[in-house]
Amino acid sequence: MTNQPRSVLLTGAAGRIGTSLRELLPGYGYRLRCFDRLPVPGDPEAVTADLQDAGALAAAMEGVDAVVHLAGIPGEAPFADLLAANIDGTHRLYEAARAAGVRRIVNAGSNHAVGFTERPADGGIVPVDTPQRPDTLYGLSKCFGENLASLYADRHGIESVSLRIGSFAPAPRGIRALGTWLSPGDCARLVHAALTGPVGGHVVAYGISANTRAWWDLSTARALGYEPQDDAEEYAAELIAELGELAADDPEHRYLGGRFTR
Ligand code: 15L
Repeated sequence: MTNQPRSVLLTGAAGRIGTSLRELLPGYGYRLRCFDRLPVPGDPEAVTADLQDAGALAAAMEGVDAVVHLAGIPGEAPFADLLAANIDGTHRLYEAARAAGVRRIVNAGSNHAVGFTERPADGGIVPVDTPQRPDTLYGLSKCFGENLASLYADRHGIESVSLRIGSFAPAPRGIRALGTWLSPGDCARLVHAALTGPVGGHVVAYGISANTRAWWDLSTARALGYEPQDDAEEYAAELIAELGELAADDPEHRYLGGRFTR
């Protein structure tokens, strides 16, 4: 592939997904520049700074071809904290990318941007154009990220993929995750596809593995070139024996956002 970005800024590099991508993305040929509020273990060249540090962010952005933006608070929190980290922080990230001439951003969103959407009664797949319906202030901050990405695509021509990530973990950790799991290997495949696939604006894609009980339509992710290889079904018998199936009216089963709607 000739148009693959080589040098990629990875924000939130010390976090759960960041740690996994630091291990796996170099195998796809990327050179990573890591950025995090916390020191990144084993990477003395990582930038330890907050997104509010405009100088550090501008310097980190210099010479990179693309950004994978994972930094932020990954769950419900006081609004002031989400405002600073997820809303203002993502705006600062996009502004710095625009100023540096970066053309592609992979924006880590979340299924909680649509978390109050009820699942179809027949348990079928939810389409990719599900309108935003946040389940928390956290989900609302992820809606902002999607809309910001859309604005910067239309106004500034920055291509973005907003990933509505499901449940990232080495293995599914509950019954809901049989539908929402994203394995580390598939996460790296998805981010690689989002960095290289045809975008031409702003694309929203769900981020899950090839789960037999998948909750979301992966068509936009597949159009980017994503070919998931893992399936939570492998863990189903054991999880169901241990935890039992979810009742139809259990929020974990009924709403896309599961317990975040409680
Ligand atoms: C998320 O957005 C969270 O960051 C993660 O901790 C999980 O709760 C995940 O969603 C999920 O929905 O399983």
